[in-house]
Amino acid sequence: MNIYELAKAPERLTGGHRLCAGCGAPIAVREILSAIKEPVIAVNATGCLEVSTTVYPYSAWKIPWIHSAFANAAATASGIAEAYNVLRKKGKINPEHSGEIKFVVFAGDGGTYDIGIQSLSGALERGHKFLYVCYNNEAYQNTGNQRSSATPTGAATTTTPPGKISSGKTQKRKNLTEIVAAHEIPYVAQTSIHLWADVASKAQKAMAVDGPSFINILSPCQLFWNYSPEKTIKIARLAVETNLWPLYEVENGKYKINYSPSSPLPVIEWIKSQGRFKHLLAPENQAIVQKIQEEVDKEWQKLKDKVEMTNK
Ligand SMILES: Cc1ncc(C[n+]2csc(CCOP(=O)(O)OP(=O)(O)O)c2C)c(N)n1
Repeated sequence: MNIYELAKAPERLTGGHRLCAGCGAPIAVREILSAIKEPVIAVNATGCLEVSTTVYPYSAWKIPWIHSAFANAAATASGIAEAYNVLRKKGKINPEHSGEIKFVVFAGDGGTYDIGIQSLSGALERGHKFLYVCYNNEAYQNTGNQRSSATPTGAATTTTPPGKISSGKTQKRKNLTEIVAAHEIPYVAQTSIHLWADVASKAQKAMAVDGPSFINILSPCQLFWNYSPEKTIKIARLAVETNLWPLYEVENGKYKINYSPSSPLPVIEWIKSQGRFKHLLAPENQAIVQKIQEEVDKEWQKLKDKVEMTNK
């Protein structure tokens, strides 16, 4: 798919919503939905995206859309996908007329990594045919920036405030993409909003499989990552250029890295770019930065090993 084709696709999430200028989430949604040719029904868990695109009595969605509670977005999608199968079997929906309808969940990292993980895991194991997209802004942003299990080490949030006692979040972030991959579903991918072609190709691959698929898309939050709104795309790129957010996919168990920086930037470049890490620049926190770098290098190596192992 080329960018001209993508630009011509009908807008399924219009402007005029209330998300912040520079928010990564609507970019993620538009990139994914414009790459899907078929009719789509979206399920949206509670979070910034849901709250800001559906301020009563308005909606920015030009496709059928359902709000779901935090805990059950994947269960809602499972139900819709199976209802569709039943209606097809009964001859009440004819895909030759309507086109095959696709189902996509959009949920934040709080709704995916933490509160919705049981429903996600259940739906993946049952094998319903839908795409689950986690727009990952690395914290509970809609409620004012509380840490989630996707929040990276060292980040300041309201529940991991840096100060005398701590230097931001002490724990590692959870590797949800790998947890999903362990369900051995047909398609799992990590992507980032700055590379529309990567996002579009992954959305299309996810649509083509006969079963569940999952995309974890890094969606920077200018407000609480604390950088100016025009830098969103640069910040997303920096996560990939530092190897903090590798772009990869797992297709029927085979790992593939979609982009390898020829000389990865040191993580300090990422840390320097956002106010949420400001305290890490203090000399007494150098060891934390060093630890983050070591962790990134270790994870990157692990990923390369998986590519080798699964493609033998
Ligand atoms: C079960 C439950 N717990 C807490 C809340 C309050 N709440 C609403 S939105 C939100 C944050 C959502 O975070 P995330 O899923 O990461 O999406 P984001 O807002 O960052 O886009 C929270 C905690 C809720 N609605 N339901």
